[in-house]
Amino acid sequence: MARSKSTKRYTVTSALPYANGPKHIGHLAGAYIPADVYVRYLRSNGEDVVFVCGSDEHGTAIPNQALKENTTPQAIIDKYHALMRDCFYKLGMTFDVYHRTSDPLHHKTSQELFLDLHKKGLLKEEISDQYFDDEAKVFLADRYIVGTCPKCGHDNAYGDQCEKCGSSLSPTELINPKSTLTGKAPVLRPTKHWYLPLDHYEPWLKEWILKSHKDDWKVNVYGQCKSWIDAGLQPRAMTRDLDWGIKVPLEGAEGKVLYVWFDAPIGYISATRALFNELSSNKQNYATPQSEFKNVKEDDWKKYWQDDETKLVHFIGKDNIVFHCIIFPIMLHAQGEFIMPDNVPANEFMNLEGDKMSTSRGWSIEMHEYLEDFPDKPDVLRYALLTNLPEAKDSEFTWKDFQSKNNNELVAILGNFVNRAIVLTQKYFDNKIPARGELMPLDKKLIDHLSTFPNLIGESIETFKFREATSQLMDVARMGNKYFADTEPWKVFSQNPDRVATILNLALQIGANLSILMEPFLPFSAEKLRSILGIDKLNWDSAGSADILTTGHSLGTTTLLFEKIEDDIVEKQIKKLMEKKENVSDENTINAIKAEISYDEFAKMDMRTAKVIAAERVEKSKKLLKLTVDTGLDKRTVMSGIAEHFSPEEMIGKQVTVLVNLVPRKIMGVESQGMILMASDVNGSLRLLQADAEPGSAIS
Ligand code: B3M
Ligand code: ZN
Repeated sequence: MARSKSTKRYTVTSALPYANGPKHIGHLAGAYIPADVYVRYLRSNGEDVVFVCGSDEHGTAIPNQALKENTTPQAIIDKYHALMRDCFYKLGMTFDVYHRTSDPLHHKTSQELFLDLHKKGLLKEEISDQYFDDEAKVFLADRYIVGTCPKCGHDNAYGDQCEKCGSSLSPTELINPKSTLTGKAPVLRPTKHWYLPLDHYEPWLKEWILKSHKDDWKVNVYGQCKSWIDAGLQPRAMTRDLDWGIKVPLEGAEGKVLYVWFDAPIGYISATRALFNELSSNKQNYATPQSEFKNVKEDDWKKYWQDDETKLVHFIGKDNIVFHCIIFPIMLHAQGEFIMPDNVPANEFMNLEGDKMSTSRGWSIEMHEYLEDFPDKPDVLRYALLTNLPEAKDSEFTWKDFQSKNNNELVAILGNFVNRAIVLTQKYFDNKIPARGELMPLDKKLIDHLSTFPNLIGESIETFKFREATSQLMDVARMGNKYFADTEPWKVFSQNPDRVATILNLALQIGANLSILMEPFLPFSAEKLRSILGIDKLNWDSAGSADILTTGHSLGTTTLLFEKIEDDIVEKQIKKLMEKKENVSDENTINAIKAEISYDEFAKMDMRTAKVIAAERVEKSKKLLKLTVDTGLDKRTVMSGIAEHFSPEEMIGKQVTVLVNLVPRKIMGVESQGMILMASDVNGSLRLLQADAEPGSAIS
């Protein structure tokens, strides 16, 4: 097993979600559900584990969201911190602490670490030119500058990253940079910042990651780290010009805050500190009710962060790899007292119904939306996500698959097996565990097989293969169903009730095993199953045995573990998703205002109202219509890329606006003598610009 004897305790973290909006099920699949499975499993093995999470409440995303919602940053973080925390709780996440980075303790922890690095002379102070928006009067965060990617030519790359080709960029590399706040070209202005010289730590990183973790880190994680290191690391500013965040605790640093990626990962440490602070003083605020820590001291957090016998594991999404594998470890290594992550099992992304999941584009299922519609089905979502985790590559969630996972697996395999065992026991043995008689070879094989599952599933969990682990769990129920199919107790009872007693005893033992093995994956259903069987929660090492339930033990209360989900339910969800997308007006897809032009430049354009007098499709083109327009001055041909929005019939007789002095251009062999002007909304639908004027009227 991968769990080693030298591990005394575990610190498990889930990425701190930004409190700038609700979080969707793709996030859950990335950094939360796998972490929870891992932690529940470790706890079931009696391991000492602290599971920490909390809201990330700094960075430009927060004030930006406040602007959008016309409120204050504080109101934003209060609202989304509470929303995320409650959703996580309802989905069964067993964090010991759900903290927040606005907590003064976190400000203190972050400032201490910064000052420590500063005192040790490990931060370089440097004045450099950074982009400043002259109109908005602010320095621009990387995300607020867009321009053309120097690597791939994509014209909407961000100042820190091109989402098309994935290159990480610095804002000054962008071609034609523009501020997304005002659409203006930003200007460079000198400003002082404190840099962490990542390049100094390259030799250490090569040793630590490239040598030591080549085989135990996931290929995607190792690969990203390697390409960062191979490309050569640059010093990175750990401070920003911003008025929202943690103040830089130095003289001459007014108006500057810590870089959000400096403070956010420290949030894991602050959260652990907060937990032990609270538990040792009997004040429960961020410590969650499910935390099982007892009799702790305030300083106990140190054991979880500074002791070599602690295994630190960060669960994150792939966009956070560099911060968790390179920058944060360098910060801690430089400081000198902290342990390094043992593993960072980052996941890829989960798409939704054929498209990238995105809250801002309305193409998402938010945690709270799911919970509103399926309040009693947290496990179904857990299962649908677990069987579909983007562990090695991007995956996809569809409502049809969700339905099928529920109906064909949870109901038809797991629920059905348990139900048959229970119903038959009620019918034949008065709801009590019947005694086993002589075992047949088939029964012995079953007992052997059963004994292999705890290790098998455990090994998958310990090596972060949660999809595989989930499918192995289901194999336990499959084995049970096969046993019923092979033995057919309902046919045997009239001739041989003793044989049926043996069969049902074994089937119920499988049920008891399931209640243990299910717990990390399907905790709510595991609890239900325990109450059906009338047993208490048992540890992982009790599983694998065919002697969990004692003969004569009475079963508990009968309920169904899972219920079928009908077609109309998922159809409604698909419809809801489509409607949400239509209704979202998304500022992110509205292009930033273009750079200013002079009146003279504008006056060069000759735009006229015109009437469409003929329209036809263009052979071999899905997009083009060939239009003949009467401009009042002449009749001319214009090729227009509107065929997916308008039919030729619809266009005939329409009043349109035409740019008539555009250089003629051959399109599909036809000379186009102008351009029809259109309004394109955020969803990409086109509308004609129709003026209430005679054809030929000039527009100015
Ligand atoms: N808030 C980014 C994210 O949610 C960031 C994670 C911080 S983890 C220390 O993707
Ligand atoms: Zn690019």
